[in-house]
Amino acid sequence: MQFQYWNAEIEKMPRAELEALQLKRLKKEIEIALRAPFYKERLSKVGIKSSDDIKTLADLNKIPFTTKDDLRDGFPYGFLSIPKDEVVRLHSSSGTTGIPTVIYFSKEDIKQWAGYMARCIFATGCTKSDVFQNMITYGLFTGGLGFHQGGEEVGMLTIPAGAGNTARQFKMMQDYQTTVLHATPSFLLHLETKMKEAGVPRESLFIKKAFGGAEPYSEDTRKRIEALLKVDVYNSYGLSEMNGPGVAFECQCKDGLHIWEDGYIAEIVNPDTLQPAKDGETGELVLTILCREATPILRYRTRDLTSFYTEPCACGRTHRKLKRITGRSDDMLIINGVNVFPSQIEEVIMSLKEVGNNYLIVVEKDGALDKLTVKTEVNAEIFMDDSRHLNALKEKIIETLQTSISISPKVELHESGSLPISEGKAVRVHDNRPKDV
Ligand code: DLL
Repeated sequence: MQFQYWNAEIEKMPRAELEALQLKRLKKEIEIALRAPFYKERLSKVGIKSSDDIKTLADLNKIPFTTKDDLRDGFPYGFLSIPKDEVVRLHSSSGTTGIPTVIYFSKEDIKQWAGYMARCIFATGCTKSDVFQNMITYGLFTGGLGFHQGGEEVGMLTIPAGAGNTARQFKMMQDYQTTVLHATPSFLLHLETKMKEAGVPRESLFIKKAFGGAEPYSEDTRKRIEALLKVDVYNSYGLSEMNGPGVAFECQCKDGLHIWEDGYIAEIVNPDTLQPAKDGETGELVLTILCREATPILRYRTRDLTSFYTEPCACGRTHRKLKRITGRSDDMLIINGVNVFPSQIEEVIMSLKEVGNNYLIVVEKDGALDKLTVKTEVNAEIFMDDSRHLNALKEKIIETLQTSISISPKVELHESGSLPISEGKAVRVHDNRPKDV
């Protein structure tokens, strides 16, 4: 395979040099943080008064973790470390579930972010000859503008298509001969269903690659999208607190996501003890941003569960790779005492070829007990078929879930395209249990 690098010097930098660069940038970021009201107080409490108090990367340990609640407590300007008139943009969470978390950017921050995004996109083999249709929400959500800037930086013709409206998306793909797509994995799956419905022949499209991220998905889901749309799918990871997308991305090897260690210090900790996880062990990802001057964030608890690859990557990049995110330490469902991650259910159902492209997990109270229902679409041919086949499929799903996660849910089979689909991130879990029980 022919690999290409956006910034070969950085991407293939020997580990010792990379760590020296991290330390230099960490010290600079500490100076920046000491200008933000929140960190001025937080760091002085642990005796960090200047970057001189950080002598090695191991000194990162002296810094307390930052949480989402801290960011909310600091709303609106507690984390701002430059004068307001040097801020050129903000992105924030929607705030529908409480106080939003907001991140400010200087002109230089935007430039840095675009550079990391370009690095990600280029690592998948895209070039300036590609036509890039960005089918994700623009606005306060970072997915739209983040990828948009990256696409332009690479020099691709970048179409700000936004999310939803599949008919228009297909028309644009045909009119502009789109070669690269970006969407949530659930939207990419939905696209195939709609393509069939709309009678759009695959041969009328030029698509070769798709970036899928912003929500967890299994390896089987990736394979399914690849087979249905006949494209290579690359996993893309990021979070608004760390700019947005562009934190970690798969290269052409499509086996794990390189985290750009010149821009982020990544730690993986045991979510209960908060002690470092052993090499290769799964734990919660903790990130420190090294490349932002307006909103420093140190040792942020992402809640995302993953592990580091221990083997080097064939592409020659020295930046470590993360395994696919399997879920969040806080999206775990406890069903009658059994811990279940929605991603485990997805893994089971997406591995069955009879199952369609959309599903929903519903949890309710049934008296004192929890009741789990898995609603899943099935392929049209099976749905029309003899009811014995449908019953056999139901049994198969129940049995497989029982074997893999020790839970026997109620299973409902629905016609292809009939379960709700959201424009942004998929909402797969409806937990209808009373909150205070
Ligand atoms: O979702 C940023 C983004 C946009 C990433 C577009 C990739 C593509 P937030 O809305 O702040 O930011 O949500 C961040 O989404 O902590 C994860 O729990 C989840 N997430 C993001 N990417 C992945 C992925 C954007 N590839 C939260 N796999 C993160 C699993 C993901 N989960």
